[in-house]
Amino acid sequence: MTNSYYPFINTPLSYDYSALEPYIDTCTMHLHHDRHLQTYIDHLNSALKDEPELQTLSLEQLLTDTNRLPHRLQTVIKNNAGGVYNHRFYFDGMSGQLSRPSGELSVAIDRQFGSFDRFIQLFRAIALAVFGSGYAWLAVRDGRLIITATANQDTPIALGMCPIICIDVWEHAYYLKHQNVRAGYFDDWINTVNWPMAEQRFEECMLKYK
Ligand code: MN3
Repeated sequence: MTNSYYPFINTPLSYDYSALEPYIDTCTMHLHHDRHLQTYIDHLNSALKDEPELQTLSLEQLLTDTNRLPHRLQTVIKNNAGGVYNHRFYFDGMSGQLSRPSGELSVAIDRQFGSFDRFIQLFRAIALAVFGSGYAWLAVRDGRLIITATANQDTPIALGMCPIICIDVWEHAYYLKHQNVRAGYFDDWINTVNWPMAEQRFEECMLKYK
């Protein structure tokens, strides 16, 4: 189900709340999707409620065509459209099926980072180093894979990058199961990455450079 325009709805997960057990617990998935993401959706809808011109913009346009937004709404839209975009991207990028990178993405990871294991090490270090709340990303910038981090609900698309995978490192993503131990969360989360989805996203990102 896609829902790119106002009114935004909380599209269901493409898997069961318990599908990511034992890595991501069912209770966290309920709270994270049904409460945290819902709050961003509600706040975004409320910011757009009386703005018919903005209601014609897609979620991605709200984040990237920011000069079309009135100044008074720029922050609230950046934070809440960002919260919707980032959470949907995070949830869609996980799966209960264990997988590994393959195809062109696997080749690009080896070329850029040396090996898959080295990539995981680097990605882990960036995710653990995020100060406060934010996300770590594998993304394409200028036709190359990069690992980067964003603060709060900033999005890579607003920074000119094309995202492949992300880990939400806000504490609400892991506190119930891992308390304050972000490293334990990362080591669980890496088992949930939907690599076939990542590969599809990578191919779409690279089309922009062909
Ligand atoms: Mn979150």
